Amino acid sequence: MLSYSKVSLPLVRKFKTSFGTQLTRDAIIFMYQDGEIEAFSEAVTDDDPFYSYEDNSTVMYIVRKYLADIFTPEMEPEKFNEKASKIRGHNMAKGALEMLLWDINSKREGKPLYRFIGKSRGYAEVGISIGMSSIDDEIETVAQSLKMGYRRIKVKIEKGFDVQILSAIREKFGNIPLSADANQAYSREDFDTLKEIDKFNLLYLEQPLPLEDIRGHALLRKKIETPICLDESIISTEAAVNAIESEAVDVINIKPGRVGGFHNSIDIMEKARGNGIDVWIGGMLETGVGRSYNISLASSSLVTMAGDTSPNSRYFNEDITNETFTMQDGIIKPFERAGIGVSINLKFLKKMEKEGGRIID
Ligand code: OSB
Ligand code: MG
Repeated sequence: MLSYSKVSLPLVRKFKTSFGTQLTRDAIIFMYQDGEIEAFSEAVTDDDPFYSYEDNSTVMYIVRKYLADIFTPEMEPEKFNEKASKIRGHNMAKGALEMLLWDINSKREGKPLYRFIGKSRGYAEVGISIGMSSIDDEIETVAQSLKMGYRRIKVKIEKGFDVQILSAIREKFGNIPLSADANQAYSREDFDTLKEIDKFNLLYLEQPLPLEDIRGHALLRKKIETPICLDESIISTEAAVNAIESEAVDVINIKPGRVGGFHNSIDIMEKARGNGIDVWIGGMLETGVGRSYNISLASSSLVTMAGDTSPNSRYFNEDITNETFTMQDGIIKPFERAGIGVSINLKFLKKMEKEGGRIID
């Protein structure tokens, strides 16, 4: 049986980006159960279409109307992708079910997901993504994060809150591994402001321009020294190839739930590495379910930079999974149990559930 549960988990602290402030993680969890196997996945969408056009409602619409008919628990992820390809876009909806197949398939083989994927280092390098707040607050968070062992600090920026926060961090902490994520807050009119960011020697500037503006990123890349990282723009394999061939990108942030799942992620990672482009695995404030997928993929030897996947406790006091990740010396290891290696705390899930039910018998 394929079913879903829509949960709303309060965040430990609010998460502010240029596109809005999140107080809760509103996640759709997909569950597959037969006699032997129990598998789980998570759509990376939120209730609002602010990060991308997809949101939790469009995911449920596409799953119910189209993907439920295509999905069978026996199929290989590639077969699912082939059948789902007639539906345009909606890679977050497709990704949720594609990833579920990776959990099912690795559980059938009795292998942890990261071993099932192959070419793994066995651990993920971890960076932190810090939401916008006051400069004093952020300085305090950076100090704590460095103490905790995070290997890279990423701060969210927007117009009017960029040079200020980056200067303050550089002044206080010197040349720590630092990056900035604009979540599409700038336009081609802002190239002079963005040029100022060069003096901070960032690892990369993430998604400065609207996601459709690949050409704009290519133009900006010629104007500034700071490497350009794309997140929202990389919605598919085709989008990744377009960005690479347009010379619009130095670094790619892969979120498997955004590109239609693991098969596409690995494909993009291989294409990126073949063109000398750095790769890291991002996050969308996932619960323990999505977090486990991210950590498994982030342990791939195709990954060249620290990712965004923190231990669960950074975001949640209580998570829907019984197992949670811990970080040591800035690394997190995937679980050794079969598949994604997490089980669901059903009592807590039901407590946090907004709606749920079966999709296919
Ligand atoms: O741009 O990477 C992003 C969270 C929600 C939506 C977009 C983004 C993010 C993050 C959080 O940066 C990363 C994480 O999960 O820790
Ligand atoms: Mg981002």
